[in-house]
Amino acid sequence: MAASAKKSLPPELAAGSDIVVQSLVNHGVDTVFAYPGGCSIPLHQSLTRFRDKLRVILPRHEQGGGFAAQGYARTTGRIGVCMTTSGPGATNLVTSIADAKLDSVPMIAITGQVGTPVIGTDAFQETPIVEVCRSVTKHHYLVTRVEDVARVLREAFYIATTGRKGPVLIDLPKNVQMAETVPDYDVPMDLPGYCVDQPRATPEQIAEMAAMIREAKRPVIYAGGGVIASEASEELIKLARKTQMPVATTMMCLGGFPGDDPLSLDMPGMHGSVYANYAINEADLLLAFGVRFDDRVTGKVSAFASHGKIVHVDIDPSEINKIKVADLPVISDVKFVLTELNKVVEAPEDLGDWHKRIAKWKKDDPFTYDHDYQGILAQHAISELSRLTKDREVIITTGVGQHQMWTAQHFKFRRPRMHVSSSGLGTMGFGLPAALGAKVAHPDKLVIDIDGDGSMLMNVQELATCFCEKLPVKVMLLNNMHLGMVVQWEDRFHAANRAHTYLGPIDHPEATGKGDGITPEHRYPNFVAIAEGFGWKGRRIDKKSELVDALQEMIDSPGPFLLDVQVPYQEHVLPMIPAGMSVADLIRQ
Ligand SMILES: Cc1ncc(C[n+]2csc(CCOP(=O)(O)OP(=O)(O)O)c2C)c(N)n1
Ligand SMILES: [Mg+2]
Repeated sequence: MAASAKKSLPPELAAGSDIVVQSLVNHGVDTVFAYPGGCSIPLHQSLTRFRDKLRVILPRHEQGGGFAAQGYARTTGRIGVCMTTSGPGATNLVTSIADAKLDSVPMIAITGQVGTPVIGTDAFQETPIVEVCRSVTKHHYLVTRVEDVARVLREAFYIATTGRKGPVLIDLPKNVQMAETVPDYDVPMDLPGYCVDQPRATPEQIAEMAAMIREAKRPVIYAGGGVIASEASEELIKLARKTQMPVATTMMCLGGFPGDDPLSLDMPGMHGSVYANYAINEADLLLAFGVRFDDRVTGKVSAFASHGKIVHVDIDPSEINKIKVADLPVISDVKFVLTELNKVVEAPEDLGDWHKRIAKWKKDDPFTYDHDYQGILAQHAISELSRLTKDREVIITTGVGQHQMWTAQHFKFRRPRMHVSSSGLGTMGFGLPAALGAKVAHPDKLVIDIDGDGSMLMNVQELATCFCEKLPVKVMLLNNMHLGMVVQWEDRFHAANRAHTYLGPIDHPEATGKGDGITPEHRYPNFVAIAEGFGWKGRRIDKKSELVDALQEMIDSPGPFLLDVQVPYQEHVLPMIPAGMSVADLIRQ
């Protein structure tokens, strides 16, 4: 027990709230993103007693706190911890819990709850948050006895960080936080039914995989978030180099294989590269490592990777054969498979023709944009930022929309955990709080949120957290004054009928799609003034000639800095395979 806690408590007894915080410290937690309220006051009081061990960041909205915890977790591989009060505090956290679930992010969410005597009476600020979150957590607890607190915390850490990682919710009634008991931090866990062993491929499965690789003429590695989660990036690089097999990395795996490696096929899927999609389509062997055949990757499932065999390795048995039937299904930790495979694998005999075909696809259809455009294109701004930061330790977060897809396409991610994005849930408002969470964990790295104007407004209050908590993150705002990604779908599939996707005042003709552009005096809101209001530095640009200078100013600025880059809304993210369609329906540049 920490010395400071010992002093303030009788030697043997501890309050539930102190047991929670001591457990966090015991598990190596150094930061908690926590917003207080009536039902979590005891927890916050306890947090103050552990000031020397635990930093508490006060977000300005609980959803921001949840995303900040994720930014911390996704960039470190360690668990992210967030805390709220009951009722509205807890429900404000739901989206970030669901987001962590879909992207398998290890997170512990602790919510205060009304006292056990009044649970179920519609007490003030009571919501049944375990019921609300049942299907969006990996596991959840409503703790009704102080004697259970230490065990529940132990189990929660174990569940969140083992197997397929994910969020665990702990709902703690106020009277349980205040009740006292003699804690046993080594109490045995009680988890019947939870598989404790990390599943591992058998030697036969490894040998079969190696044989399939040896035979392959057109192999492709399809690498996903599981590669990052199992810290298997180095092993993946080794396998690819040894066998010369090309690698497509999903959004969850950007940087898991270096984007500038000649073997990289970049990202597959709806807005993926032509060459990744063609290669997967033509592959005679698809090595799916830590992926879940998400519909944004597969499009029409029956047409996806339909010309070859599929090896699917995943730690979660429920992913195997869920979407695509695998010829060789392997329930295993991905790193274990790659390590074992590297010991025995031999390169396929001759991949010369395959590499030639891929090279031609790459040459014919690279990610590109109109380099002669007079103003600033979002793609250009991202490419320049990628170039200017290429020798820096940089972490990029994003919002959700066109800017997110262009970031995936045009920023070269070279290392795992340098790209952080809400992939499965696709939650607008993720970028800024995720960036501040990443900055807490990596004070020496350059942390930049590449955001959209719509997304930015969803958690704009976190500008205050960055300023007040001394977290100098940067925002490159790709401001098109529209919900650009929805505009793109309106243009493509709804005869360009604008349906509530313009973000300025409704009396402007652009609101109904009848305008002929947005003039500077119609720009709304004034993001630079907003940023300045929160204590940030800000700059607005719309000329191509200003871009490099402004980006450099943002990068070099010691404090938090928002760069409002005015970009056109008429631009579409291409290539595109429309939802539910196949590579045959691919729309090029
Ligand atoms: C919380 C949430 N609400 C709605 C959506 C649906 N949606 C997806 S992209 C998008 C537009 C995003 O606009 P912006 O952040 O400005 O990015 P842009 O596409 O313009 O780059 C919307 C509304 C979402 N993904 N998340
Ligand atoms: Mg926008």
